[in-house]
Amino acid sequence: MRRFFDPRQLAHAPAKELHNGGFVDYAETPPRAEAIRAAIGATEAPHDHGEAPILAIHDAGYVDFLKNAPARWAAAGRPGDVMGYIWPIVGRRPLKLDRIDALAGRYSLDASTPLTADSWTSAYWSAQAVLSATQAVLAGERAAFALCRPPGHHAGADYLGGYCYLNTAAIAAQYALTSAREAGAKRVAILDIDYHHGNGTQDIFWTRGDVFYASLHADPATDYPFFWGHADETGEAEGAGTTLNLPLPQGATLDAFRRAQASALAAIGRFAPDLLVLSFGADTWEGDPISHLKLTTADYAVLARDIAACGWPTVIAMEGGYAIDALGANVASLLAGFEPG
Ligand code: OKP
Ligand code: ZN
Repeated sequence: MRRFFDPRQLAHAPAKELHNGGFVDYAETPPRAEAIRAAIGATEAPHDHGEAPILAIHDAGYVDFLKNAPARWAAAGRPGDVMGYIWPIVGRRPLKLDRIDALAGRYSLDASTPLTADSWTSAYWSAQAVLSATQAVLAGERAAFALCRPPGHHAGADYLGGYCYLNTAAIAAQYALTSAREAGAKRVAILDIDYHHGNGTQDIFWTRGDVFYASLHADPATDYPFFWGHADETGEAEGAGTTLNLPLPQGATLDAFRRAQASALAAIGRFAPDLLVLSFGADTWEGDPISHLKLTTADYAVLARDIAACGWPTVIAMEGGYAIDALGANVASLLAGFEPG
């Protein structure tokens, strides 16, 4: 399987995140990507597709914020990384604000996602990695892997959050749909099996009938991102019925996870996609330091074989997974399940 990664994705390295009322070491670190790379062998450098496929998903004002906020934050005398501390909440009226403190709230979902001077560069190349994997699949590869880091599924069209800046799965799905190639997909499904609900991906495609979003995740009644991912969220307007949320209780093992994945695959089958984007997080692993599901390393190959058996050309985008010592083996297990035989 072709694998895409760019070393510029390692530059982004926030120092601390806010957690349980204090600052702790940031969990989404460069060694995560290095561990995956060491376990899966040589990766290809992504082709540079430019900003257009990013701007097909993300708001131009938000992209400008990602690029320029760190310098403005420093110029305003603020210490450390850019981090919002006041949020407009849903429905507050649009205002043309210029103060960096206001913008940090306007363009963010939470206070666990610091923006550094390197964040844009790393997020940009993370997006290029998934675009290159998508291009490979559109050109006939059965599956391709993008070692996306930073991850993407919590980022919306105009907000960062949950360690995510650019929504790589959404960028891949939209690129497949609008690709000029003959192989351009007409319908794309996204299956998200990260531990956390992909609120950003859901939000981006909430009213879209041409993109199906299915997610398995820890019940948001107990886990981040709390406000999204409940079973009664199914989409609206053209997108009514094209969102499927399957929350799982903490402590669930392969049995429950595999059964939920089977119902997601059945629903995706009824939608009949031309292409699948798999948002893959290994934070469902039993020893993950911030999560509470109980999958084993071998389980990822089982889940992958079930997905591969459906026969859809598949772009795999890396999302979470924070047990660095096991992360490489967990990703390698998933990729092995996609290999024939
Ligand atoms: C990203 B991905 C405070 C708790 C918030 C955010 C979790 C983001 C997970 N640090 N944690 O889905 O793996
Ligand atoms: Zn996660």
